[in-house]
Amino acid sequence: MTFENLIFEVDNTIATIKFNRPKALNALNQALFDELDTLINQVEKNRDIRVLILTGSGEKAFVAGADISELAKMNPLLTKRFSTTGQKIFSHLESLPIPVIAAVNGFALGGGTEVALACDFIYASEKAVFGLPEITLGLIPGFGGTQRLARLVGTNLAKELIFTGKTFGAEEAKSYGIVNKIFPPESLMEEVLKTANAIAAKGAVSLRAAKEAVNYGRDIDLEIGCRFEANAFGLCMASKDGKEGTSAFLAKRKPDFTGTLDD
Ligand code: CO8
Repeated sequence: MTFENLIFEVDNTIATIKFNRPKALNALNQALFDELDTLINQVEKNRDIRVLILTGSGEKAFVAGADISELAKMNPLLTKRFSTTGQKIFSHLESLPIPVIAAVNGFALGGGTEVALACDFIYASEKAVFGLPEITLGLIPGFGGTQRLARLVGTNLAKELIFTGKTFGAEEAKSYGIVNKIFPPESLMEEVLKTANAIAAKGAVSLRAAKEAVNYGRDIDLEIGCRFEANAFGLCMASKDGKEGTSAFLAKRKPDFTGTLDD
């Protein structure tokens, strides 16, 4: 399948999806969602891919939100369907078994901030601009933003950001815990790839278990979360990489993880 709104690249074990509607600052429309849905399913089935990166094509935008010209033509029922479609795709992205990194290279407004929040963590360019400005359009975030932002930064700060619709830069986003690291625009992808490769070199079973344990534990009580963690730990010990990692430590050598899910 060829994609008109996304660029998909795989380099060894790292896959990159680039939002690619430069004339609309990579805004999210239905056609882009159809392609994103297909691609996320492909990535999930491809067991050679260890890390997924999301970024925007061009220098200006990551994603400037939902496509407002398409939104403006929708009746309330179609809008609800569009909102649900985006929510489902972003939830699928969030629950992918492999780590997903957002490389926010420019404007990440509305749906742009929402898709970045569905990733495991965000590295941003110094030029990145975040925000949920939907209130300024007489709307509210509709791709999970009210939920994920509040869980990440706390309800009061999330309310302030959503009620004012203010946009903010990478430093402010970092101070809220939205962004992990900030880089000059020209080195953002290099730095993201460095981290992606470091992660990809770890054991595949333990990476999957770690992500699932953190995600699963986020919305349940501590005791059940810890029980889940203990089971996931047991699974890692039973894996080839778990055995390799511990024996390598004892033999004072570097582990040679196969990353296989087969044994
Ligand atoms: N949708 C459609 N087109 C867009 C969008 C967008 N979100 N953002 C920018 N564009 C287009 C512009 O219309 C313009 O097109 P043209 O050249 O044909 O006039 C082109 O991209 C370049 O944009 P600007 O000329 O505006 O560039 P500037 O550098 O002057 O400004 C900004 C850049 C600040 C990013 C500005 O474009 C802007 O404010 N964009 C809108 C940002 C926004 O409000 N985003 C939130 C959208 S709503 C949303 O995301 C809701 C999500 C939940 C939906 C739930 C389902 C219903």
